[in-house]
Amino acid sequence: MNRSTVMAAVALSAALSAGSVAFAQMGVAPEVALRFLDADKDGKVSLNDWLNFQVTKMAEADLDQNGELTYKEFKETVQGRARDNAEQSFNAFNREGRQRSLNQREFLGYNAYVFNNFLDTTKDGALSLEEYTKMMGGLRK
Ligand SMILES: [Ca+2]
Ligand SMILES: [Ca+2]
Ligand SMILES: [Ca+2]
Repeated sequence: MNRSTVMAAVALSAALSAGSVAFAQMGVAPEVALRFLDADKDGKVSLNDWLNFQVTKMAEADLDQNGELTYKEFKETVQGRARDNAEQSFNAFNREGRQRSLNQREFLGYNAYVFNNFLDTTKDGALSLEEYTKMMGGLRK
């Protein structure tokens, strides 16, 4: 790898650990971010690719690494407008066990809901470049 490839890789892994908002802040081109999110490399960012990314995000946010997110931990995973509704989202998706934390299935349930209802506005099952750009616009409010 040459130096610029290395730097791009470093920027991407930093962006990943900080969540998607960092893609925008670090100036990662949308095309690059989408290619990165496309875990199975089929050229589309599907719901599965998106949830793959969220699994990584959950691991980062789960500070005590108990496999569940408290409200405080969960809040760190949502950005922009979604953060205004973080508490309602947390309560709505906290269905199993009713402890004050979300397990991975609940967390992915929330993120699937966000993907299907807010991100994939064309409802074709994939996050397009346009949809991704719109999402980033929503984050920068
Ligand atoms: Ca894919
Ligand atoms: Ca935890
Ligand atoms: Ca779409």
